[in-house]
Amino acid sequence: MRADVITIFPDYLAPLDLSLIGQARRRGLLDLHVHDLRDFTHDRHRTVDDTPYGGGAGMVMKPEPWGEALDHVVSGHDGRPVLVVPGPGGAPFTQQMARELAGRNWLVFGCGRYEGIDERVYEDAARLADVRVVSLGDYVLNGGEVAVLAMIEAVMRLVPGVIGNAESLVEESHEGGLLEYPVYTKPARWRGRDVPEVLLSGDHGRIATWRHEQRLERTAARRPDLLHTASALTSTGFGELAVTVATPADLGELLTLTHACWLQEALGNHTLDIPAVHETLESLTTSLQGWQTYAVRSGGRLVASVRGRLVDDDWHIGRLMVAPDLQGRGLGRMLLEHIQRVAPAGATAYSLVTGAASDRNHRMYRKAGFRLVADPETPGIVHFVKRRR
Ligand code: J9T
Repeated sequence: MRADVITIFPDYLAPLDLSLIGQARRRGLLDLHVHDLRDFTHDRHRTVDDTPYGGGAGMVMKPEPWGEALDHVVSGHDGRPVLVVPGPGGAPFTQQMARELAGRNWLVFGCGRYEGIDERVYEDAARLADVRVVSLGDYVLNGGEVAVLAMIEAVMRLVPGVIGNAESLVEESHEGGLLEYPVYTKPARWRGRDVPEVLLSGDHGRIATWRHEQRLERTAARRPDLLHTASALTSTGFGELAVTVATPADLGELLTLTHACWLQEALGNHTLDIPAVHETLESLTTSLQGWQTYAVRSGGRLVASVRGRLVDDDWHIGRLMVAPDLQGRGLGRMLLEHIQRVAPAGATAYSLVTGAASDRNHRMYRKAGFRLVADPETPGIVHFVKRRR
């Protein structure tokens, strides 16, 4: 992994020499370069900020030093980095985003200060990099440096070899969407407080049940926002989600969900030329005949859907969708498993299509054993196939 950090306070990044990240650098797993933004100024005062056009409080970072710094960092290396700019107005930084970034081989971090960076810097940088503005949470820091320290740590610990395997599995348990259970070690009694009896019982079934209850309780107390989907999505399957074959009664909500989900795809693929975007009640009604459509409800709400249709011996999978607010929790993956499971006996293969730029979908399909097949005839669309076992 190569990482570049552009900042006006290079010393702020000194902690990256310590601990596991420092070790990863010395072992050659992380090739880190910290650049001083002021080295790309040309005036006596090494000025990086100026007053905002249109008035208002504070100072704005000037575009010229940023442009030169980014040109310098990116030139002379192969590949296209992700440019991560931390800021309170960004997309939330999550474990899922950390995983995505850990899968790239080059990250450039741009640390803003003051009221932000001239907007044209982001636009211009898109020539060189995939630009992501990313927030650690709903609060304001003085600059992006501390956020970059947090992000590099969260990303690097997912890079194979940086830490042992045991720890990386801990992530998986977070993926169920519940917080961790409380942990204890010796002594069994400390300052009059006993370790919960169940943990000393040696009864692994009871221990597992107790830990699950603790996770639910803790999540309800500290992160109630996670609880609805988390309790619905058990590790063994759909849990409290009701999966039914869609009927005409589902069509109104299904149409809305289709539009909501494919609006995302349209934006991500820069095109409105996607059939699902133009779905009507009539076309959806007709589709119930040709396709076997499944509707997933949670607490009464239609939250996901998928459909399948046998063409010769090929099970076509389509319209795999999860409500935008519930994405990233494994629901799509479970539905993909479901639609394969229910394929008729005559199916010998699965196939599906998705947008060429829908990276998240591509990753999910690959993980599920699908293979990308080249299709030069439909630009903007890619086909995935998988043999049925
Ligand atoms: C200047 O950067 C910030 O204030 C910042 C960065 C990342 N996440 C935040 N919540 C704030």
